[in-house]
Amino acid sequence: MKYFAPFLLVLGLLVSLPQAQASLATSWTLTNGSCSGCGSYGNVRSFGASTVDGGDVAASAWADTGTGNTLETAELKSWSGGLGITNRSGADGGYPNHAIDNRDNYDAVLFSFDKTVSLDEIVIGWWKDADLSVLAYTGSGTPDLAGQTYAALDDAQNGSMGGWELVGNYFDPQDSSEPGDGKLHYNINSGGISSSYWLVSALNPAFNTPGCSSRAIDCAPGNYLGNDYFKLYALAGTVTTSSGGGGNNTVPAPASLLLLALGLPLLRLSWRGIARHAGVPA
Ligand SMILES: [Ca+2]
Ligand SMILES: [Ca+2]
Ligand SMILES: [Ca+2]
Ligand SMILES: [Ca+2]
Repeated sequence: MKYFAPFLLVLGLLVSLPQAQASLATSWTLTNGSCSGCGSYGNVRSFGASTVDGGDVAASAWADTGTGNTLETAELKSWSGGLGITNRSGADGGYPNHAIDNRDNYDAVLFSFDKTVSLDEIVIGWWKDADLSVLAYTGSGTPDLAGQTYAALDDAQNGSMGGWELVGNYFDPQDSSEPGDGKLHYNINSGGISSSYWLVSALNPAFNTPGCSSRAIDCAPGNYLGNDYFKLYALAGTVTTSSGGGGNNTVPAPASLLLLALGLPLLRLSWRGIARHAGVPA
């Protein structure tokens, strides 16, 4: 029996290894943050997480106000109900276009997290109508929205060139709840997509699933468009945190290898013991 002790020791070490990645439920309230470049297009607002180690998120505003409906930066404004967008078209600053809207142009917020996040909830703090589209970046590197069209972002539309994936189109009140706090809550991302980059747009037909003919398969029907005005109050989801490694998603391989290296001599010793016991060469 004593020969099995080293085996048990090694097994114990392996079982007690910290998980390469751990998950942490976190939320980000989007009403009090810091702002860089405020008062101009292309400003960035940053927000901390509700939990230690939840990481920060930076938000910027975009709209298809460029030539040929290409994307340009807009101004991301902070209101008591949450984030709104004033884009470069002259009429977008007044009520209710000061919100994130799809009247005349399509407004969208780009969220850049410093961790990998699987968002599962979007909270709207102010709205008239609040149908919305959500995408996550699953391409390589860092997404660059400037000069692109919305349709070019979506892999389903252009043969996997844009790097973005439709998470879903969501409709109030069908896909949202209002649990008595005066806010709309959407449960999103039933597919469990993870990314550091998320795009939340006023409902946008550029992101329809090809061939869609009804809401049930992520279609944005024409009569749902042009009347959506909302402010983003909070996001919630699960953060993938790394332990023992360097950056995001880093598997602590050196630690694992070290423990394995420690364990191998023990295994060898143990095999010698068994071999001796059984009278065979080790
Ligand atoms: Ca707007
Ligand atoms: Ca507008
Ligand atoms: Ca609606
Ligand atoms: Ca609508």
